[in-house]
Amino acid sequence: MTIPTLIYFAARGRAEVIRLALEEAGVAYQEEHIKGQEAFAAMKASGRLPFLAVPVWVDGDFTLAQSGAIALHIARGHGLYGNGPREQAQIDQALGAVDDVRGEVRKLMVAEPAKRGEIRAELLNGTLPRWFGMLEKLLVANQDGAGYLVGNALSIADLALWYLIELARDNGFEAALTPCPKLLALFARIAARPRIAAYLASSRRPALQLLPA
Ligand SMILES: N[C@@H](CCC(=O)N[C@@H](CS)C(=O)NCC(=O)O)C(=O)O
Repeated sequence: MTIPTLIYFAARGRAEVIRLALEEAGVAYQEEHIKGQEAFAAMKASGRLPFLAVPVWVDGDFTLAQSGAIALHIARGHGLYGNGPREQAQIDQALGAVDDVRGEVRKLMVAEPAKRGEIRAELLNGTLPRWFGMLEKLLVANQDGAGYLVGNALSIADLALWYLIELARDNGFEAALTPCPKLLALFARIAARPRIAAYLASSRRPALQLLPA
């Protein structure tokens, strides 16, 4: 049996939630890292990327593109996608919210350098506190925030939220999280899960790449 392959760069980016799910689930997988523009062009020309973009998941004769679809595929197969249609809808809801916040943060990556200070200030003082406040409220609504975002078990939504919180923390936005003790506690609980902790400490984890300052 061949080990499934995650095709991406040696970067966290859009592959990281997938990696966190694979690691938490204990799935054996390998990575194929695209190194440089020439290799990326060759990969596109190879026909292995359905939408000429990565990440792509290859499991034998099964190829799947779109990071969200891959993450959900792994989650469904390994008990990280809730219990029943309502929990799954709530997980989708939380994933949508995390995606909205990521979209806001991504503005920094495409902005002209002169605009970055303004965008950072808006993220730090407006957008992120507002979003983290709403996510804290969502978490508290389930078991007073002592467990997970949805239901009784860790889900792909918690992992996506974990990665978002890490991104905020590592890029100078930690103050936006100060009023959110339950989110911070969830972040710590997830980081301490044995398989996640092992992954975070391993050389499998791509290095942090900071957002533009
Ligand atoms: N919606 C897609 C977007 C994928 C995407 O745009 N990936 C980037 C890398 S992070 C890419 O491969 N872009 C194509 C290019 O740069 O030519 C997903 O979530 O997987």
